[in-house]
Parts: sequence; C-alpha cells; structure tokens
Amino acid sequence: MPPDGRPNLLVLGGTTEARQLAPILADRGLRATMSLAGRVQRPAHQGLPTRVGGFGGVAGLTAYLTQNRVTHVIDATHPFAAQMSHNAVAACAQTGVPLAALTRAPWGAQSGDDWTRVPDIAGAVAALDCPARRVMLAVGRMHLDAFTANPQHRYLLRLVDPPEKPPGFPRHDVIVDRGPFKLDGDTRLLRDHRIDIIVSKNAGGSGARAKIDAARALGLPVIMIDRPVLPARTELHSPEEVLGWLSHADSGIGTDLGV
Ligand code: 3Y8
Ligand code: NAP
Repeated sequence: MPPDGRPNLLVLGGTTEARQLAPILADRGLRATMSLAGRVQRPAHQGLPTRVGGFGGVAGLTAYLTQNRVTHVIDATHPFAAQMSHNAVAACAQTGVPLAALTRAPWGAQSGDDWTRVPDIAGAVAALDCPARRVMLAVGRMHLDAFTANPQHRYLLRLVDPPEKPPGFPRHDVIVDRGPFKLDGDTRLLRDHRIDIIVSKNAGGSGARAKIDAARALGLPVIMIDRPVLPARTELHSPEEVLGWLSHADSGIGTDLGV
C-alpha cells in the first residue's frame, strides 16, 4: 500500500473497454496508470497517465508492481493478448496484488451468419487453401506473414500503421485505418473491394464487429478465429462491475468510491 494509503491501480489497456473505464476511474479521483505495449506509432489518448512498453516478462511486471506499490491490477487487454494476461495472473499471484480482467464476451453466430470457426491463425491459413478469392484479412499486422502460404488470393489488409515493408502478397490492397469501425463504412469497404470472404478474430466487443455485421448483410462468409485459452481469473464485463470489485477487493477502497 502506498505511504498515503490511497489505492494505486494499474490498467493493462489497448482496448475500447480500457479507454471507456479510464475517465470513470479519473472522475472518482482514483490514482490509476494505463499501460500499453507500444504496438502502434500514435496510440489514442487514453484519459489516464499512460506508460508504454513491455514490462520484461513476469519478473519485470512483478518488479513494477512492487516498486510502484500497485494495489490493484485491471487486465483490460484484448482477448488475443494472451501472453500479457498470463503474465498478469502470474505476477499478481507472486505479489498478492488483487487482479481482475475487464473483458467482453465472444461474438456468437446469428441467423444469416456464414461462419467457419477455426481454432487459431494456422487454422485460418488452412481454411484459405482454396481457389483464388478476394479476402479481407482483418487481423492486423502481427500475423500477416502466416497468410503468405496462400498467394493465390487477392488480400485487402487493414492496418493501424502504414506497413514498414511491402506485405508479402503478390496481389493486395492496404487500408490504413484504426477502429472503432462503423457498419456503413465497413459495408462500403467490402463492396468497393468486391470482397468475397473475411478473416476475423473473435475479438468480441463493439470496436471490431462492424465487418461481421456487414458480412451478414452482404451474405459473405467469415473465417472466425476462436480466442486463445486464457488463465482462470476474476472476469468483469463493465466499468460498473470494476467499481464494485474495487470496493470489495480487500483494500478499503470503498471509502474512496463513496460506496
Ligand atoms: C496499441 C491502441 C479504443 C480502442 C480501439 C478493440 C477495438 C478498435 C478493432 C479490423 C480489426 C485488430 C487490431 C483492432 C481493433 C479496437 C481498439 C481495436 C483490430 C489499437 C491500439 C493498439 C492496437 C494494437 C493492434 C494490434 C492489432 C489489433 C488492429 C490505440 C488501435 C486487428 C485486432 O500494427 C500493429 O502491430 C497492430 C497490432 C495488436 C492485432 C495484430 O495482430 O496486428 N490491435 N490497436 C495497443 C498497445 O500498444 O498496447 O491506439 O487505441 C486499439 C484498438 N484496436 O480506443 O477504442 O477494443 O478491440 N485492433 C482484432 O480485433 O482482430 C482491427 O480491422 O477489422
Ligand atoms: P501479447 O502477445 O499478449 O503480449 C506480448 C508482450 O507484449 C507481453 O508479454 C508484454 O511484454 C507486452 N504487452 C502486451 N500488452 C501490454 C500492455 N497493455 N502493457 C504493457 N506491455 C504489454 O499482446 P498483443 O496481442 O501483442 O497485444 C498488445 C497490445 O495490443 C495490448 O495492449 C492489447 O490489449 C492490444 N490489442 C491487441 C489485439 C490483438 O489482436 N492481439 C487487438 C487489439 C488491441 P513484456 O513481457 O515485456 O511485459
């Protein structure tokens, strides 16, 4: 506990939910730091004091928690940020710092959806071992190389930053854009590029789902990548649940929240 006895929260961010939580914590005068990995050139303003960059594995995170007298960790990272989530569970177990995840439920297929579910990126690559198609590859930058195994397709790549090197696809188009995305924009994008199949992570939440709703409306198939397995931890699904957890997470924080 910090010398002044006030809570000191660490929010592992990089998602819409983290950015929505930030002002709610700030408005209650709770001391909190947002943490980003530093994946993109110009991260959006997060609404909290923000640190950027890895911690240096479990040991680095453990040291950070101890040296900064962190009283609570909220893991609001993306469901595919599995390594960060595993490290958070391990470091909080070692230090005894209370941990809760702020996450979102996976998307479920609705009437009119044409999904092929695959377990991981490799499964999505295998599902594209088929005659040439026009593929929207909406999985970001980090796993693009895996898809060069199927050069027969024309790919539409949506990236947060301009690619540092030409993507390894003979035929491709690049869209530099960041979410949250909107239905009309993604519908127009799929139409303009005459996309006939979409590859997506099952991110859940609202920021990435426009392409899924657009695919349904246009009758397009989706290769849907299931989430990696995450460690057992307390899982919350709204900022209100986070405030409730904080007020009961054995920290006397309730007085700070006026609850
Ligand atoms: C650096 C920080 C907010 C948060 C916005 C969410 C929604 C919009 C949709 C598509 C899918 C994708 C990608 C995506 C979305 C939100 C959220 C989300 C998907 C920023 C951000 C950071 C990142 C990192 C980036 C990854 C990439 C993944 C693009 C900020 C904008 C594809 C995930 O170039 C790279 O290295 C990009 C890396 C990890 C996945 C990948 O493998 O490439 N996100 N995205 C975070 C950090 O440094 O810690 O600037 O806001 C955040 C957001 N991107 O403010 O509302 O909550 O999911 N992010 C996926 O879902 O498949 C785009 O194009 O349809
Ligand atoms: P990851 O594979 O789980 O993590 C790899 C390493 O990156 C971690 O071990 C850690 O490095 C560092 N890291 C990850 N998230 C961090 C954070 N919030 N703060 C500080 N360091 C972090 O993570 P990822 O999938 O690359 O995701 C990176 C970031 O992008 C996260 O903030 C995540 O929320 C966001 N994001 C990811 C996706 C996605 O599709 N993966 C989508 C949207 C947003 P050390 O081991 O050195 O500590």
